[in-house]
Amino acid sequence: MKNRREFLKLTALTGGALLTQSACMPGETETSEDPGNQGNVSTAIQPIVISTWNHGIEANNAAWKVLSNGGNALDAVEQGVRVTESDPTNPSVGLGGAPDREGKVTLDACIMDHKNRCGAVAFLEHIENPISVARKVMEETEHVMLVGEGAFQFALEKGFEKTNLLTENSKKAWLNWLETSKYKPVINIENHDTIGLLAMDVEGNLSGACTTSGMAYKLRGRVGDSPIIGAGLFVDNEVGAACATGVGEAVIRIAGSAIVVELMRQGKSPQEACKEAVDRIIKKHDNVDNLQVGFIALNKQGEIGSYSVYSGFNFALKTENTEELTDAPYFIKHEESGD
Ligand code: SD4
Repeated sequence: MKNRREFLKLTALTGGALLTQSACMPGETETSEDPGNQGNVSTAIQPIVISTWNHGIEANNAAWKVLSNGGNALDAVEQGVRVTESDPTNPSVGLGGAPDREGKVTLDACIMDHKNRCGAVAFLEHIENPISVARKVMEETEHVMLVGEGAFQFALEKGFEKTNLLTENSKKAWLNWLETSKYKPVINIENHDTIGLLAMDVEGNLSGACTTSGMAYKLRGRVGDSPIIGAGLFVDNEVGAACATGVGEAVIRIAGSAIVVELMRQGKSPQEACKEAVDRIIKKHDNVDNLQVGFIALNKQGEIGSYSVYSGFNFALKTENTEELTDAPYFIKHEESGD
């Protein structure tokens, strides 16, 4: 649609206006109708990356390398979260992730692009970068999700290497847990470091990725929201994208990320949509003790939003002019949880 114009307002809803600019629809060059603006004005969509938690900073930087070179959002989200997956010090994602209660590291991941194509792996062992296996499922099979041994065999066939994901540190922590066996989820510290990353590229296309080792010391075979399209992640290129972190069971119960996107479709801002999804989780649970869930969202206008049940959830944002970590707005102050 030539000559269609809109103002892209990139607003960090928790941090004020980031930048405001006139922009065309993806790929368009337009003639300005603004009398103060003479002649043809060539404008471009500003790429943007948003991701969950502190480790999002490094992941965003890797994603930004792709976007700033004109790369697409799908490559950006994959490259971004691979950094977190390969970081042995992160106890919730990929290498070094906390094992299940039998001492086995099992990984969940999914990826979705601007054409609603998606791929996922769940209960996958011995592979450092499950997000790339998920992408292969998306691009090289007729399926959306592979799990367990089948996912592992598929990964080997595609040339991924078998890797020991249980680091000395995570093994020690697990052995300690076995001895004390007093495990319960701890808000914002344990179980809550999944990376979900959303990106918009110069074409204005959206993609997302989500990857985790899931809940520490989970029952063997347990799969959370992170690899489930519509729960841990959802992208609709007409509307926006969202992803979740926290207690996956609660996110699945409300089809969290899909709901956030649908609320944006109905006209809610990304922040309003994230808040309403959190409100719904709170309403549907009799007891939200230790039930942390956080959402982040990005719409087609480049606006972002976030919201969490408890304080302490943060997200990383990267644009051409910004690199920042922001505390998400929340429903309950953490101290009040009685922890
Ligand atoms: C899960 N949602 O497996 C994941 C855990 C998580 O931040 O998000 N941690 O339930």
